[in-house]
Amino acid sequence: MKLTPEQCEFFRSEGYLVAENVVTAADLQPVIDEYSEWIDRRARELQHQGAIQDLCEAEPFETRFARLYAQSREIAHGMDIMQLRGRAMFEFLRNPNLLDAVESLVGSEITCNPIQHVRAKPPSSLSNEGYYNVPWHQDMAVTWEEADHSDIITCWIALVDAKVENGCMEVIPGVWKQGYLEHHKENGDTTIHPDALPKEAQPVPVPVKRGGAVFMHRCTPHRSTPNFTEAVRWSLDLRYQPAGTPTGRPFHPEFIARSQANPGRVLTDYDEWRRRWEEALANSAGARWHRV
Ligand SMILES: O=C(O)CCC(=O)C(=O)O
Repeated sequence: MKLTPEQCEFFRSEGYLVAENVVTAADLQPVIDEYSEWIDRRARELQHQGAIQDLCEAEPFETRFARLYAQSREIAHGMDIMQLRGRAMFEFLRNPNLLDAVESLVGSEITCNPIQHVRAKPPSSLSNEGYYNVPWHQDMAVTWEEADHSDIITCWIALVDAKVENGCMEVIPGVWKQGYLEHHKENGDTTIHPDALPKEAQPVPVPVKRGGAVFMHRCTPHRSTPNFTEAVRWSLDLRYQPAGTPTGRPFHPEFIARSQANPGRVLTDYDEWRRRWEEALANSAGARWHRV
């Protein structure tokens, strides 16, 4: 879905944009199926090891992960994009509807940044760990300084309806104009230093329905809040930028996702993407991911 000039203008002024219906249910289904199948396999492995008793086979995508997580947190191990490296996910990274929206913000030569995550945020009664309840930060803080001038756009995509109750994102509008704010580590998480957190601007929650997206500037402070429901808040956070600009994670593989000037440069080879991640992970053990 191409963004309207008004949407682009809002993004440029506020540093974020909530856009509904960026991708269709049909676009998301292969990713949901891939994750459902993976969770089923992982649950069986853990059952075999005696870590879980009930496979919860009758539970739908929205709740099964939570029921399994309640039995063993190990169910979440290995499911992030770089670890699972699924074919459906690789295809989704070049989803034409998503890239049409991204193109409206960064132009037609688009690199897929390797900072990309799937998040299955469990009910807060089960976990409040930092990966699921990310404290205030700017995404610039999770890149190396080499990417300070790269126009990296975060695309936060809802795989289920994201609401205040289940822990949607919150953003602080307009603050991107202040540039990078000092970050530090708190309980292992990268977060804006309390003295640097803008006091004058009010945070706003950004609920969005399944298939919609929250686009964020790299200097937009954002956080995610606890999930007070019994279901899982599933989302993807992907990042795109103009081709040829540094990604801030030079040790992880980027690729060209769209190119009008030279379509032959687009990576469409799933095995090659998978291979690049395997190689990068093997060669970058111990690398510093965040700048703080
Ligand atoms: O999805 C979340 O809960 C956190 C996502 C986030 O912080 C990000 O996309 O940078």
